Amino acid sequence: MNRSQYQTFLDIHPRVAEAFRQGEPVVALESTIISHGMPYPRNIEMARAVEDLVRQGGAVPATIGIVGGRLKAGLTEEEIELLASTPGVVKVSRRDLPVVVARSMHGATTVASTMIVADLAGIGVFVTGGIGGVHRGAEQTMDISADLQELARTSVAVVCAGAKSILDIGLTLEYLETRGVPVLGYGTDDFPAFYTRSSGFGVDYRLDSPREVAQVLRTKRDLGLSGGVVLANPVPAEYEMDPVAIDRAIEQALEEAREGGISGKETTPFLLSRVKDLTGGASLNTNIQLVYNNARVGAAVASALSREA
Ligand code: PSU
Ligand code: MN
Repeated sequence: MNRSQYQTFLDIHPRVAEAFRQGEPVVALESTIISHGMPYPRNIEMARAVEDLVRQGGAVPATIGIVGGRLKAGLTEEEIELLASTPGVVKVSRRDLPVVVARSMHGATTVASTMIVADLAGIGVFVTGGIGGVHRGAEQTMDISADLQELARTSVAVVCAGAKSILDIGLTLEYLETRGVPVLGYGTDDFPAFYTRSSGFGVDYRLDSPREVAQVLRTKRDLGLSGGVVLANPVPAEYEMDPVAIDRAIEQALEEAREGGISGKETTPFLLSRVKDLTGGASLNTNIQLVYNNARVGAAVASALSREA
């Protein structure tokens, strides 16, 4: 199947289509973070605010999801509300796509499936909170997020605040290295740990401006190197969490997941929700702020790319 055949499953929001015609920058946003990553109604506030920040940064937001089996590059406000508030919306990664589309279901897209739809639509920059990765204990469980394989194959730059230490960050970085995915620090030499600015691991390269990032992305494309890029942007210092407190909450959430027999696609949403409760809601505030910070950087990178295209 070629690209245009796939596109019969895709609806591009009129504002996004206009941006393509005008050569305006477009930034993709994911929807699992809305449906499964944050509780209602904070999730919908976040989804609206992050779109506004992308607009303020001079780019056009395209929140990606699946409505009635249609792949949407740019959800309407009503569609965002639908995915944010409907219990039982499917968390859709690569393997779920054919069934959810064939059955005309609603679905929220993860990093992996958002990359697939963004690429189909022709959007090269995608803003999220954190990527999935190699889970702790993966030597036994084999729990490795499909996000990592997608980064290896699909040519979209993912702006994130690193990876949470609910994951094995060292193994996640090893996996990305093996699959040839550049891990770039935005204004930092340290790979950020989502809730905190540093994980104790380094990034491959540090880039200090949207222009530098755009240069690397363009060069990668011109070299014919397919696959994604991780642009790791640390949470602003004023919203960073205390590393000891967040580690304690994560350890307890992991223990509860083990005791409760939580596995598969339930694991990440379960851990996020427990960490939020165990920190008295503090982790949710940090999560929201780091997404906003990523939106600012993503809009600036997309703008730099479109200027020098
Ligand atoms: N990290 C977050 N919030 C999220 C996710 C990750 O802080 O909502 C979501 C993203 O959609 C990511 C997915 O792609 O979890 C990874 O899930 P899994 O580990 O099951 O692949
Ligand atoms: Mn998994």
